[in-house]
Amino acid sequence: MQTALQSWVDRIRAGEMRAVARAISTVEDGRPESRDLLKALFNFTGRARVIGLTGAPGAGKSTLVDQLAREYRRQERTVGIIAVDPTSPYTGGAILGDRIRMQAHHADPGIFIRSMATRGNLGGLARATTDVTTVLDAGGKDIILIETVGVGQDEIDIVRLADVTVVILVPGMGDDVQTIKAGIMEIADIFVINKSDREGADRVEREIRSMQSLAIRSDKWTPPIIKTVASEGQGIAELAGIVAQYEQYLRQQDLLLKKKITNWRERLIEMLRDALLERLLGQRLPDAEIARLAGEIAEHRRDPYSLVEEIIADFTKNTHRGGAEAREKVGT
Ligand SMILES: Nc1nc2c(ncn2[C@@H]2O[C@H](COP(=O)(O)OP(=O)(O)O)[C@@H](O)[C@H]2O)c(=O)[nH]1
Ligand SMILES: [Mg+2]
Repeated sequence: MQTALQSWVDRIRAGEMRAVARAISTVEDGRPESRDLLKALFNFTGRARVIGLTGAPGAGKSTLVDQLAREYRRQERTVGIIAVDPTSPYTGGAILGDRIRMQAHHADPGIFIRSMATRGNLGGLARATTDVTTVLDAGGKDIILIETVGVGQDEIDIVRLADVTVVILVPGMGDDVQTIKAGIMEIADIFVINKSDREGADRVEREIRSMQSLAIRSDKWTPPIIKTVASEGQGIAELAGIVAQYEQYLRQQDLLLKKKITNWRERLIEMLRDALLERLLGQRLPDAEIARLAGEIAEHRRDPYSLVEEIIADFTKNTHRGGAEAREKVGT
């Protein structure tokens, strides 16, 4: 007999909008059923090409993503869009703008758009983005576009899960390339200078080039620079072409798998850390206990170093005992 989970998974795989939307809400909120769902869906992922686009607020990311989505739809590829915007002062407006753009695609079942705002916990946002990507990938989307504001480490983490990373710069925003976070510059596989209808695009291009002359990438790829006017749809087809070129380059050099291994290595460590911490705090250290211990440390009645050692020793001792049972259960 078909279980409820199986039929849900089937409907997601068939790309049924409502099933996909419900799955996304479930994993985004980290509801209890999300773990079984993700386990079932993971087997059907790995097909989608994930493209991350990052840049300052107002750089034209949403406009560019919208145009790219149209371009891919013209190529008869299905598209999932995840717009992550943790900069709270902008979130309301950005999401409203994105809503309006979304309505333009409303009639097209080949496109799925989801806006995610901050939940206070940015690490959680990176986790949620990975899981939503899993849902969209299993849901059969050929291309997944992830839009993030390139401000902090957490956004870099989000973008890092992409196969291809596009960094969007604009002329005349006081956005001197030199002052842009080095981390963001390093992760760019492709640079876009959007709003090239404005003064100063050539200057931004020169600045990127001079930075590039200093940096050597391990994959020997020199990130191309593309000028766009997203609001007019200019340079979009060219950008899609460059993305395809980079994909081909990665495939030829066997780098796609390497990139995924690097990403999963970090993600796996994060997942382990989260799961262990959740178990430790959930089973042994409720909030009140943490608060009590913190009080003791603050009053110098205990030192935190010995305390951590004690807690971990106690935790692993008990885990070992439970571990034998668990191993028996899975039959190893
Ligand atoms: N002049 C000009 N304006 C643009 C261009 N691309 C986007 N915009 C405008 O810039 C504003 C911010 O765009 P949006 O896509 O919301 O930026 P985001 O915050 O990076 O997602 C909007 O008013 C767009 O219409 C462009 O190429 N040239
Ligand atoms: Mg936006």
